[in-house]
Amino acid sequence: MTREEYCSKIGEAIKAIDFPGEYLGHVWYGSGHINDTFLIRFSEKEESKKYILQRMNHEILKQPGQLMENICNITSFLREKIAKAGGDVNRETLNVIYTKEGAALFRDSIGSYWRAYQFVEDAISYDQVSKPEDFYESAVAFGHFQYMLKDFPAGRLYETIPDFHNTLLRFRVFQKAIAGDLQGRVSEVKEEIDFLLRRELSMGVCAELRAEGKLPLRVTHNDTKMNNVLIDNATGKGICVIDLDTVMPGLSVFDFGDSIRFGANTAMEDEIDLSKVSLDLELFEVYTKGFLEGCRGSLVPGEIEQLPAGAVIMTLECGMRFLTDYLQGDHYFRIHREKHNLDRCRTQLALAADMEQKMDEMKRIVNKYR
Ligand code: ADP
Ligand code: GN1
Ligand code: MG
Repeated sequence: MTREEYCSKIGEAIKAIDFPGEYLGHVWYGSGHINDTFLIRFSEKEESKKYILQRMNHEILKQPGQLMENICNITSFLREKIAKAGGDVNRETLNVIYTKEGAALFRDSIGSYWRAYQFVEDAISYDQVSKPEDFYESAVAFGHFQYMLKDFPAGRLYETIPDFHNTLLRFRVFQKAIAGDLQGRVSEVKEEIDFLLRRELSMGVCAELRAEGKLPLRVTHNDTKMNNVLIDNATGKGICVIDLDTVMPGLSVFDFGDSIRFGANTAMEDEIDLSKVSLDLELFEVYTKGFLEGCRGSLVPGEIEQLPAGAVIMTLECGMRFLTDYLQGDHYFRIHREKHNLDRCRTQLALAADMEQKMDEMKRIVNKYR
């Protein structure tokens, strides 16, 4: 089914969800690779009010019910903390809009799952860093998010995508994709394959430290792209961490690393001109400072030490995931052009190579803020 076909029953979702007021219209929204997001408008007391309506990708998020239970639990836990700190619970976390029957999600007549959130007004999410201040604010927000969840009972969380950042397992899946060569694309990407195969050992470093008890398991976000933080238009502060589908037990260094992978790259994730790709050390520094401030001293020395490794591993892992998807026929990440996933893979590998060159500088910067 195409994306349009999957979303064809949006009218059923609009009717089923308990949006107050009168429906005015909806448009496609956002630039995520997984879910289908819509901005939807209702009129209420002569005012136009916005909401976010999403069709969840249930081929990837296989247990939408469990996932929404996670999100309801997390957001109500956060709401309590935000209220205690005197914050605005309507803007500083996601707020689910329930169906008229009181459920957090709706299943339409063709089996697609929908959910809705209050729209956080007067805030914006960025797909690329244009001001270092915004990147800094996203770092504080992600660090603080993890800090707030440090006493969340992790046992109450379902693992929404099992082994999400199990890089070595992803390596095995990658090897299988090469062996299967379903699309006959292997011969075209030998260089990229070799680059990744040579790095098996470095991909497992943090998992090994975790197994030895040197890195603690925490409740982490696991998808810390800069566009998953809303920045307040008036204050410039990172006010709300969104996209909570992958909040699960994980490693803090991977939350840090995934943000660096996305935001401290001098090029976009799908840039074709690889000469534009590099790690911006100033942005790396800005993010390190903000993230550690947001974590408020909650990271142990072993975690701080592994932040640069976390950045390299997340970049390699993401490059490997894009390439695996390319080899298997582009079923996971939404593509907008031919070879899109290959282009994305190439930026990640170029970025990882640059990070390897800059490892000493990254370590020096991290030491400055520990
Ligand atoms: P995806 O998983 O596809 O990345 P997201 O949940 O991140 O989906 O939503 C896509 C985009 O929609 C975000 O980057 C953000 O711009 C916008 N968005 C999502 N939720 C809200 C919200 N509650 N208020 C305002 N904007 C939102
Ligand atoms: C996906 O949904 P989105 O676009 O925020 C992916 C991340 C990848 C990212 C790469 C659930 O994130 O893991 O790092 O694309 N999310 C999922 O851009 O797989
Ligand atoms: Mg997102």
